[in-house]
Amino acid sequence: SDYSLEPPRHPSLKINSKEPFNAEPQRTALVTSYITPVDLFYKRNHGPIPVVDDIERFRVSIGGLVEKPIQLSMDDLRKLPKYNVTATLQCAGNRRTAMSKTRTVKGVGWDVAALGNATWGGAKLSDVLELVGISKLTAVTSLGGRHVEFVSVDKCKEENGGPYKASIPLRQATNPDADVLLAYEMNGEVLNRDHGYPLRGVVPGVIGARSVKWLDSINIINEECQGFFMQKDYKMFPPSVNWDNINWSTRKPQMDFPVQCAICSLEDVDVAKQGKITVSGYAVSGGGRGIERVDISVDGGKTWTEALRYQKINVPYISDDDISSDKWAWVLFQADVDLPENADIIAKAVDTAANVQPENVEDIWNLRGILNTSWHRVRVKKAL
Ligand code: MTE
Ligand code: MO
Repeated sequence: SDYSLEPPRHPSLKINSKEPFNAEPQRTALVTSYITPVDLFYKRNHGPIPVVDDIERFRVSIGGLVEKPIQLSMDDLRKLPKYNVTATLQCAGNRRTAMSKTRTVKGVGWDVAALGNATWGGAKLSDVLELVGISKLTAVTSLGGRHVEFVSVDKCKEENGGPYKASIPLRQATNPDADVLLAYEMNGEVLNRDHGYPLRGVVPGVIGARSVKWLDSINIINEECQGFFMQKDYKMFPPSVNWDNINWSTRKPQMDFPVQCAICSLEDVDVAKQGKITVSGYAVSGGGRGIERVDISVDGGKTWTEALRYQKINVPYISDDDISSDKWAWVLFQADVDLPENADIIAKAVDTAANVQPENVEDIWNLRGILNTSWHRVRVKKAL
């Protein structure tokens, strides 16, 4: 593998692994803007960043179980209607380090910032699939296609030197309301190399692993993608499963993200003066569910107050009419609390389906350390 052609990165990123490059912003920086700036957006890679230098000759091929496979240039894609979708992308491994404290898990360590909220610009996959004769809202094609596989150009050791890949159900790919994009822009700029230049999939509401970067081809297939990251990784196992008794085929690949939130204005253990402080952070759910409520406790969960939620920085809102859309995007939250001495501050979110985060990480511990969505706790000690 060649790591000599990596792009430059922001010096404030916390590097969790250098090769492949895995890094997240500082907690406090993450919630200073509703739209995460590209250079502060977490970067999650499984190999070196590919170099695509001849953009004129770049083509993404659409094939597999289709009558007439096609190849699309960037110009072809730009000619399709362009959509801007604001969506939070979150790695399934977000908050893994905290899960490791219960029992060791396998995987890159992450604090609470392995996610970001961006405005992705590109063509809708449902429009692109029409070009190969698959109409909107198709669940199965006449040739038996039921899944759409995204194959990248980056090679990774987990795939035995093969490309990173993943799939989503055709039903979701052909549903315009699912907002699955072939994105060529991030926050109004050309997608950069770290985030998938020139073209990536963006699958809103689903764990980051399915939003394949550096797309090379898109295949219509009859069963879900058999790649490593679909079949031997990113599956949720119960706490009783360990590396000796694991049977990967018993579980489905994880798709939608559950409800999540984290406090970002304080570190896990922090010091603060007694009295009023502002606790802030993010809350987001998967599958197109918005956030209904964020609860804050400063007494270890005995009593709770509701935080303000907002999408525009410094404009906290109470009325649900003010929210632009939290279907795919996070909300930030803020609560002014009276801090007792040595407080245990907790945040937990409730989504629009009334799903609540689990209380304890022990109950959702899993050997790959994914989906740590347990109540987020920070301990605040008295400032001297
Ligand atoms: N796509 C390719 N080709 N290679 C990768 O390593 N990582 C996936 C996904 N798509 C990955 C990929 C994972 S696990 C996540 S969480 C997101 O990309 C991260 O996207 P980002 O680096 O743009 O934040
Ligand atoms: Mo991920």
